[in-house]
This record gives sequence, structure tokens and C-alpha cells, in this order.
Amino acid sequence: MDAREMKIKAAAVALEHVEDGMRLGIGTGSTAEEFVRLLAEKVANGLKVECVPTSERTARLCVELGVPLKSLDELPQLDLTIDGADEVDGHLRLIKGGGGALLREKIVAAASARMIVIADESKVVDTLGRFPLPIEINPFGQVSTRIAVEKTAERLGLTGQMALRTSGDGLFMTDGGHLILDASFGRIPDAEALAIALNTIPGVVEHGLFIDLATLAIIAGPAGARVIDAKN
Ligand code: A5P
Repeated sequence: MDAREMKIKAAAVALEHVEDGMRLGIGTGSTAEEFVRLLAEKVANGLKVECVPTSERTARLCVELGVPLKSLDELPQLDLTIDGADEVDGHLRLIKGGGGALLREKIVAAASARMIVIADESKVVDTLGRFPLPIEINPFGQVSTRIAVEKTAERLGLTGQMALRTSGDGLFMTDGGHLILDASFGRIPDAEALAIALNTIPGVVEHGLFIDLATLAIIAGPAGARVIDAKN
């Protein structure tokens, strides 16, 4: 199986958890897009679902493929969210935001009774932090916010390069009009403490540590798919 086939495999297993009449949150990224493609086939064959997208990019694909969309305000409580991840550990802690959609992804996941993560084996880690942590910040006072993030991380024993994400000639801008600071801390032994500490910094809008949100991960590898569930 190549990388794309593994993403499709994980997405196909996740689709087995989708039932008629469900209100679904739909994630962002290349793995989530494979899920949208499979879901669209089911919808074309009569499956009834209502979906809340986590990004403008996902919304465009859903519209293109005929997947019915609602806003989160129209459907404020969801049955299930299916989304990819940049990293997942054995306790279903995640790093997300590689695609820049972490704020909406987290709001949608938190509004869902269940969240299933779909990923290939390359995303599984013992300890989070190999992937630079995306931190969404308000453009106002970005330098002050960056200094505050550095000091907060240092207090937790974390150091490393931080860089504002770029896109083309300029800075990357999220769907919400914010910037992304990618923080290369390396291993993050206490992700819970970092998550709480980052949330106390006023200019931090949200960060890519997803803790106690995922209820199941479907991990596809060359030999097939396995699950990591909340009991691990
Ligand atoms: C989007 O902001 C991210 O959280 C994605 O879910 C994550 O980057 C996974 O993307 P891929 O499935 O493309 O690896």
C-alpha cells in the first residue's frame, strides 16, 4: 500500500462508523479528503447525513461532490467528527493544524459526541512533538505573543525554533484571519501542561494540542488498519 492507499483504507474503516441520519463533523487535510470522497459515494447512493466542515477547503470539496453541508450554528451538537492528525500518541493525544484549520477543527470536535482520527502509521508517535506544534495567534501584538509563548514554553523546559507560517510571498492566514506560529519544541513530555499554559496567553487563539477529544484512532499501515481506542 502506498501513502494514499493507506489514507483511503483508514477513511473506509471510519466510514463504517457512519449511520443514516448522523450529524457529522468533517475534518481538513488529505486524509479527511479521502473520507469526503468515500462519503460522497454513499450520499449519492442514498445515505442521509448532514455535515459541518472544519475549513473553507473542506467545504469546497463537499459542495463539489454533493455532500450536504450545514453550519455549526445550524447543527451545534454533532454525533461524530472524522478528521486527520499530524501526530497521535497511544493515549489519543493529537497534534493538529498542519493544514492550518486547527481552530475550527477543535471547535467542531468539541461539539461532537465522538471524534474518530484517521491516519497512516507515519503519524503515530510515542511522545508528541516531532511535528512542529501549530499555535494560532492573533495578528495584533504578534511579537508580544511570541515572546509570551517562548517564556511559557521555557518554564515547562521546552525550547526550540518558532516560525510564523508563510504562504507564497506572505504570511499564512487561517480561515479565521489569524496567523500560525509553528513551534519546534521537539519532545513534549507533558502535553496537558503545555496545552493549559498556552491557553492562558491572551494572543493565543488556539493551539494544535488536542487532548481528551479523540475517542478512537484508525491507523492504516501496509498490512491493514488497526485501532487505538480510549482504553489504551
Ligand atoms: C489540518 O489543519 C490538520 O489538522 C490536518 O488534520 C492534519 O494536518 C492532517 O493532514 P493530512 O491528512 O493531510 O496529513
